[in-house]
Amino acid sequence: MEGATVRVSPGQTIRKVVAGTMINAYDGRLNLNIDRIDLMLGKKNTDHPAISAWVEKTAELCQPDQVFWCSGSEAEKQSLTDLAVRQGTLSPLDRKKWPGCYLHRSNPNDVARVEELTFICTASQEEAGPTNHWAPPAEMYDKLHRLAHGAMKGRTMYVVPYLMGPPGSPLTKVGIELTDSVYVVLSMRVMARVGAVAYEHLGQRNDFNRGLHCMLDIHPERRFIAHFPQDNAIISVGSNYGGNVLLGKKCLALRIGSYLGRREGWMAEHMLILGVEDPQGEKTYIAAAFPSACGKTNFAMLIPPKHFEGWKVWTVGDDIAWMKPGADGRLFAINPEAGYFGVVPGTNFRSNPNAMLSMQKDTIFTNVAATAGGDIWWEGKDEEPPEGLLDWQGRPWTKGEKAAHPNSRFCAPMTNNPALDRETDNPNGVPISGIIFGGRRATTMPLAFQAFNWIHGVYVGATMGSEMTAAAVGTVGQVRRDPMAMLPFCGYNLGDYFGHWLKMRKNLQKPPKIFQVNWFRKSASGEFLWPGFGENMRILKWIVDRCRGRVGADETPLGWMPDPSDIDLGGLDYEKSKLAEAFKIDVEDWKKEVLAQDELFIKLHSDLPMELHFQRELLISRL
Ligand code: OXD
Ligand code: MN
Repeated sequence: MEGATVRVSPGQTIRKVVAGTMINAYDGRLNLNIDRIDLMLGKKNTDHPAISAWVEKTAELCQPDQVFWCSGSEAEKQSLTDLAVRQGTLSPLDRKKWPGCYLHRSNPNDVARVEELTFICTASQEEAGPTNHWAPPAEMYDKLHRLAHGAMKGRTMYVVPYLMGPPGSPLTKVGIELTDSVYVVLSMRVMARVGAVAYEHLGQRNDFNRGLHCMLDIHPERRFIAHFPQDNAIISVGSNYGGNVLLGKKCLALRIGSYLGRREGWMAEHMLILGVEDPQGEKTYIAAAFPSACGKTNFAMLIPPKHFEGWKVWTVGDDIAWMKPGADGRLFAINPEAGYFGVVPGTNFRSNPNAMLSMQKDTIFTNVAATAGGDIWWEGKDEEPPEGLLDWQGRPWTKGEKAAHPNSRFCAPMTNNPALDRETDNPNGVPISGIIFGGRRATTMPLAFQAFNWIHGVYVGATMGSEMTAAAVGTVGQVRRDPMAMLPFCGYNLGDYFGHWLKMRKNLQKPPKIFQVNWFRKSASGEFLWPGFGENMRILKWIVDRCRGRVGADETPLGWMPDPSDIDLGGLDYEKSKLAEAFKIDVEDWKKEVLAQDELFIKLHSDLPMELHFQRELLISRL
């Protein structure tokens, strides 16, 4: 009935209208039960001069057949989902088992973030620093504009206005993403607050992030993710993988965000935020930085073991924290996102029940294994693989081969999470009492310790190392320095970033305490020394107790460490000797560790704050 005229009679309810349909109400008094937005599907929905001008200019460049202005309405979701299914971009899953859920299979050459092709285009190379790929802005604009020229011919350009952060928060930012990918539009609707809220927050200001995404032909040779921090702009071409193309996430919330944060006096961090509620109902908020695919989502959604009766962990965010000193001298954090884009393999009702419940409905799965009937499966899911399983590329699966891609993802609204903290939408954020840094280290790094003070904590975070995971293209398993888990995400010189961390202390009368943890240490025979997952509550409780001044600690060369008797092992079947091994400081390993920090220190030498050199010297002398 596209383009048709429909007659409606009094009292009749119209549930669905296809764009272009004329509604002919024969009686002027007719009460049409129809959402006005339905009729406006895809129509221009702002007259903001700078947005209008930029969209027009970009449309001239990309030459789409049509421009579709997203409103964030339910009708729009339905219509775009139907379109994605017709195009084969999404496949509906079994409606009973996975209501409102869809599967997306990406191009096999496009399954992770590509750090090699990610650029920070500041005016000078020094500003981007030695750990970022840099290109002069004019050169990069020129290259990408050439690639984008006419790239949307025969396609639709979607205009996605979105908010990163809760409406009304002073930390919240507005972005507009122009994309030719329906998958991106539907995923952005999950990951950010999309629609009129963004225009309302922006008002007449012009400081919105300008993001352009063109899929092109999804070819690694024509794939670039370029950031222009000075223009608050992003251009991403040649990919359709979440981390490269959901521009609100890594690109705006971390790379551009960290740059803006330094300029404006706040911090954009690769951190989860959780609230620990004790049996008295007192809540302590903790932020924690772990590199990609090292369990941030699991930690943010932790369910305490039975033994911890009356304790509860609430999730504020699982990936990104924006933090700013409050008037009372504490550090306040918001989660700029509205959904989870989590790694699927290994997730099950034992490892992360809240993630399983979060992905039960209205979720887009990417690159998991599926049956023709719309059931899905992945490595580490509790159940046996269903009959007739197809692997992540849609090929019949044979046992012993990879079914789901190791970096397959779920994209789910955070409101699905039964443990979502009720303060998540608080525009003032939540007060952070503790910051945790954690890497994936088979050796050297003990289970937990507390830094002596803020400056020492900055050193601990800055020298963090972790084994690489499948979240980025690279050598899985290799240890690399990943300062504050921000190596791939800091939008400017890391040396200056450490300086910014040190400077933040001046505005914090009550700075959070800083901790380091390592859930991944192994014995000489290769077994994990700590059970991890929900049992991490035992370490988290010690951390909360330290923040609240309720428990002592022993001074060691690394920092304050728990007395093993202060870690509550009640109800856990665990050999106590393993705990001693998990906490062990091996001085010989530590000498190697300090030497291994040289690589980063030398790389950043000219911009590295002196405080970090001094901290390293102090550590050496303590060892
Ligand atoms: C992510 C990542 O997707 O860090 O969160 O790669
Ligand atoms: Mn991440």
